Amino acid sequence: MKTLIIVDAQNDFMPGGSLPVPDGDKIVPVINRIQNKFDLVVATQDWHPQNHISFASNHPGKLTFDEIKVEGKPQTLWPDHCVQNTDGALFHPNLQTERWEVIFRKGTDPKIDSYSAFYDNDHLKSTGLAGYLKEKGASQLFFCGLAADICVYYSIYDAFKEGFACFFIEDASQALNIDGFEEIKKKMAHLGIQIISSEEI
Ligand code: VGL
Ligand code: ZN
Repeated sequence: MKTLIIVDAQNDFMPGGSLPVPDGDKIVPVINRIQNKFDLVVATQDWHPQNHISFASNHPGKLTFDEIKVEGKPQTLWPDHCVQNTDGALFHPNLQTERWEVIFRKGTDPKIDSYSAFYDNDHLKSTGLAGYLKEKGASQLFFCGLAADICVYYSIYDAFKEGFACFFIEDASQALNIDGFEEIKKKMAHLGIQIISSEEI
């Protein structure tokens, strides 16, 4: 069963948002075009409280994109983004949502960040997505959305570890750091994650 997982296609990750991914909005028409090719469509939504640990604004004296340690673990400090009930947390207005069966929210715990759609960054708390997909009979997972090098990558990695066959739809995703993404693509290919274009679905 073919399942599409649309990761964090939210206003704050689009050009003009607080944590913009270059050309992030280019993926919207691509995602709209492919949704009908899937048996199941699921979306994720970064959904932070204002006091979230990942916001530089909650660490006086620190700057956005600083790397700090929180309880001994590395944490990148981001601009405030995807704050619950703000416009920045909403999905891109042109995104078609009719086929979405469920939206999994993540990053809701003020004390832990969660890049993956499956687990928080410490792998302590599951979102329930893996169980949901298994119960639905999903076997092949196709990933798209933002940012390719962060939440999409961490999600694919966890899905792969959970035993799903994983595909990354390259033209339906954009990276925050384009230079570093080449290395990440190599890692994905090495694991056995298939990198495809939307035409190949
Ligand atoms: C993301 C940084 C912080 C993402 C979420 O969706 O890729 N990146 N929160
Ligand atoms: Zn976030």
